[in-house]
Amino acid sequence: MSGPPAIGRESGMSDGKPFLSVLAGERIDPPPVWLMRQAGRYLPEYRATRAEAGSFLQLCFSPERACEVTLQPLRRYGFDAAILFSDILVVPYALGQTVEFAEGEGPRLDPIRDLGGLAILDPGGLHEKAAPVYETVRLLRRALAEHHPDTALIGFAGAPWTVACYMVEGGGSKDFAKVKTWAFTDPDGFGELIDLLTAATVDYLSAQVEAGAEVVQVFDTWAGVLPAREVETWVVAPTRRIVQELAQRHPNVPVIGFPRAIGALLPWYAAETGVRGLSLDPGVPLDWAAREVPRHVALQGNLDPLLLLAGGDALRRGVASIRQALSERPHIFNLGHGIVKETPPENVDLLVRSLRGD
Ligand code: 1CP
Repeated sequence: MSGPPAIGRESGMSDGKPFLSVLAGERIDPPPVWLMRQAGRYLPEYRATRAEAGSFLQLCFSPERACEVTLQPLRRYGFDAAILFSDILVVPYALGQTVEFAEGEGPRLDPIRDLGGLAILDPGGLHEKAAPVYETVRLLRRALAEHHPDTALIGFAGAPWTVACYMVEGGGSKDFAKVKTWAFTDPDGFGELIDLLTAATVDYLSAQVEAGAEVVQVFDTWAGVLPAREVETWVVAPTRRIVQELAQRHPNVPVIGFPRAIGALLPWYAAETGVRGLSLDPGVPLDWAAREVPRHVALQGNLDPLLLLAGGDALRRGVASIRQALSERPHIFNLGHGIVKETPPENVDLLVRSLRGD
């Protein structure tokens, strides 16, 4: 399967941004790198800006501060991509659901439990409420052009299934009993929520692209809690529609999918949805993914966040084995899930240095 040798970082980048080149199908050595949750509580400067903002949602809706926390990890580590600082639960909030982040407790929403509950949602209000997020994207694109010209800007949204999990459960969940029961017993009613979220997600991502996002990632963190035969209906079909409708409006903007923990369904998800990049969780065997995922799809991942927390030789070995396993594929180095907040910032430095060989 070996193709031409990978291109060095100094040459061959179509538009100067290694991250975009890999999504366009190039192999670059060493691979471009960014980390899920690269802005966040493991950084003291994030905690300071977060404290100034007051609540977490106020931080998400304050363009200058959200721009600042997006840039903080770039200044330390020189990542190849910046991800807009926001949250997947901004969409239910902008649709009119009550969303709060209790300090140290995670999100709390006024749950929607049935078709009647959809009446509180107002898709017409989305852009007005999400306007500060689009403004953050505009500020970021300008700041990157000035200070980090080789760094690409990623916009994002939660996938409809994962966002619906929070909207129906009213927060995080151990077993997702309420959302699964609704989906299994009343697929038509639940399908209306998924359709509404799918359309809103296309509008929301399109607006991010119009404001300057160069790539978008769709986070389906809870895809793996569904039985395999339900994955087509609630994960693949909505994501396919997002990819297709976004492509109609913005043909050249790649979509990265992150259908966490769907295991053996990954190659099929990649083929069926049309994503250009596939973000792999730590449970995915990389030799298998390198063989089985369609070749036009760039692979992103998949270091266990706990190896980043551990640091030292365990981290170095983890980085080396991922590079080795994906050396024949266009690869974006990343974690398999978000950074944990106890991670020492110097371990992130070690990761980037061991990847780049300095
Ligand atoms: O107190 C704080 O500072 C809040 C912690 C925090 C942060 C830093 C939350 C609350 N969200 C975020 C930012 C965030 N969330 C980003 C920013 C960009 C970056 O990566 O640097 C992104 C992309 C997300 C996406 C997100 N939010 C996901 C999908 C990815 C994933 O991690 O699985 C999910 C599931 C959420 C929901 C959410 N938001 C916050 C928390 C604590 C949670 C998880 C709740 C739970 O189910 O336990």
